Amino acid sequence: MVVPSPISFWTKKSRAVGIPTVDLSLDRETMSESIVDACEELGFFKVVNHGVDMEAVSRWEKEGAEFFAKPAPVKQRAGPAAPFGYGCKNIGCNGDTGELEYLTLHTNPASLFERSLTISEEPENFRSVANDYIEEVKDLACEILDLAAEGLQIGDKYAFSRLVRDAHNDSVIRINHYPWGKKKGGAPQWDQPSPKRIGFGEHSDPQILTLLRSNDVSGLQICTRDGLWISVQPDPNAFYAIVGDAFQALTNGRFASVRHRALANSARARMSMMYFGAPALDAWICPVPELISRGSPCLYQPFTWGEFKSAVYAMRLADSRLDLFKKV
Ligand code: GA4
Repeated sequence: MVVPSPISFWTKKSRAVGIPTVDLSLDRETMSESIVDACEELGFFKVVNHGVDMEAVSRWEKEGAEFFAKPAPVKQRAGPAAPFGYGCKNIGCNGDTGELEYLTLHTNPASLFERSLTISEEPENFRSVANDYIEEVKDLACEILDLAAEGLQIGDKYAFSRLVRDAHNDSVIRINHYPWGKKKGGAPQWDQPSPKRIGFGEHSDPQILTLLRSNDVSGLQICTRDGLWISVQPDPNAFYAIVGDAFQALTNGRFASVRHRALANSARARMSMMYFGAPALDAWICPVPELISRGSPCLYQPFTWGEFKSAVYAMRLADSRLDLFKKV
């Protein structure tokens, strides 16, 4: 059963659309059913009582805040994000832009080591804070993936989490900063306010599962299956789970990746931190056998995560890359 959040939004069709909340302190059956319902209906849900060490979250948030408070030339030493490191306003390499600055990092220890040297004056501390955060969110992501497999009655309970737990997983962490007003110390000058300023444009996440957590500043919007954009109430104590394209393919379209965006029209700076759980580059993404039947034929050609990632980076932010791998 999906528990709607207290804030509901009435669509034009007069239907209440709430953000489903999954409480991870309940019994496994209730949790797995809630997760499947939420992933089918919206591809998005709020996670409470998640068990993540909030001290690890605060330490990671502090690293982010300290980094973004640095003068632009210092931050630029950690960039450009191609795709890892510091980025400002440019997103990807095909002309997408947004009103934000960000840090994107591969979770692999060797990559984190190299990046930390240009990001922090205390790279060892930075790495240890990042690693603690990664371990926490990876565990939460894997717990959600196991519950999803149970709810879908998949024989191999670890079919999804195994991909993310693989030693060669391609998971990524990212901190987005949507600043506001004039900043001290040479930080970027931001444009005048407008309710339509896009911080990060409409897109779906390519990976399996994203876990997002933000400070108490709003901005995130998700798109319902009816094409209605709804604002997500920020909650610094919760995580939001986002179904990615690879999860859509693994579930043969039963779960659909959710399109989302961030507006940058708040009176205060928004900072969000994401964990994008991804498989190894050579892992095959093909629908699990239990979700293929005569009534639900296989929708996608098998592809490796590496092949899909190449397609992702060759396309624009808002493109629907999974269409390239649809069976004809
Ligand atoms: C969206 C989700 C993650 O932030 C990200 C983004 C990546 C990037 O910023 O480098 C992409 C974007 C994201 C999807 C399409 C491509 C790649 C920018 C872009 C235009 C890190 C990811 O994995 O895909």
